[in-house]
Amino acid sequence: MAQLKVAALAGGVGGAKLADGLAQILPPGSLTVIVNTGDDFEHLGLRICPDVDTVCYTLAGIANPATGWGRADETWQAMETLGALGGPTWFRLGDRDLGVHLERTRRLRMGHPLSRITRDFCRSWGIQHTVIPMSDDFVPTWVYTNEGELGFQEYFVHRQCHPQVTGFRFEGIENARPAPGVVEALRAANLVILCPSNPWVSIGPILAVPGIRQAIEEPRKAVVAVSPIIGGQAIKGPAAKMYRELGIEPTALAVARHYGSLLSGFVIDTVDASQSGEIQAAGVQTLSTAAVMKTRADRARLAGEVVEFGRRLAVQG
Ligand code: FO1
Repeated sequence: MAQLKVAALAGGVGGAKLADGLAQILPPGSLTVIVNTGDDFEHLGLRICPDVDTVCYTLAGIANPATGWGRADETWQAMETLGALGGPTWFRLGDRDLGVHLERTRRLRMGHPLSRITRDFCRSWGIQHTVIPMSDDFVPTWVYTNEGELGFQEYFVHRQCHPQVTGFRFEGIENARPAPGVVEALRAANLVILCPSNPWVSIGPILAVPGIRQAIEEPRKAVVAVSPIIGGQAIKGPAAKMYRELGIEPTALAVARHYGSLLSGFVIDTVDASQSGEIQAAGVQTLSTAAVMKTRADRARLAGEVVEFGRRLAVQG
């Protein structure tokens, strides 16, 4: 097809890396990144949007390369002062990062929608591609564990994912609406990519926003997921641990089954190539390649392979 239109669903660090790869190879106007906001929470009186910030910082080239989240060249004076006064420092907020949360919170309090704030921040950061939060409604993820229900960041950062997970709740998701531009981008896309983010708490919330899954399932588009599980492990984060605690062996096949009928294609790492047959038996075509992204060049290479794979599937119809 002439002009390929891609919509990519992304969560945290892994999703941001592939989004960066896609942004390196696709012209602005051909790529919309739809970002999970289930990780968002109110902390120190501020609205923190970790996955939106991780995607934007990564696309702007200002992300902390060591952690993947937060800013590069960061300083920690505010956190030091807060800690010295007995405040909570378990969620590390650098001085530059704090400036973003202050301005976002200020504008949210004025009634500006998160999607408009994000668009303006992208402009300020020189990001050419379109980044849209999945919804302008606040739909924080809660994690059911053997120690009770925990807010996502309480589970993920404060408790370092130790509690045993038994389920999730996306608060208010049934009344949430896709942010302006999300359904339009999905409808216009001939390729939808589910980035290698946590299927439970990064991609799951996006698909749970009423209207989003339906827009993806409309005909004449290819839907390709990139497995976040490689060799039974997640590259980063608790995805494999969550599968195990929910009674599912963490494999690429398990992820393909998790996304089910949504998928036309599934990208797995070569270490999992032996699972291709079972995945194809489920009606999903597979691409086996080097799926670990260590460098920015890796991100662009993998993105190129995913786009070519998706283009072939889209042509097949
Ligand atoms: N993750 C951590 O493991 N420890 C932190 O102190 C931390 C702070 C933080 C601040 C801003 C931000 O945007 C992300 C931050 N993250 C931190 C990562 C965050 O918890 C995850 O990136 C997402 O919620 C899941 O991908």
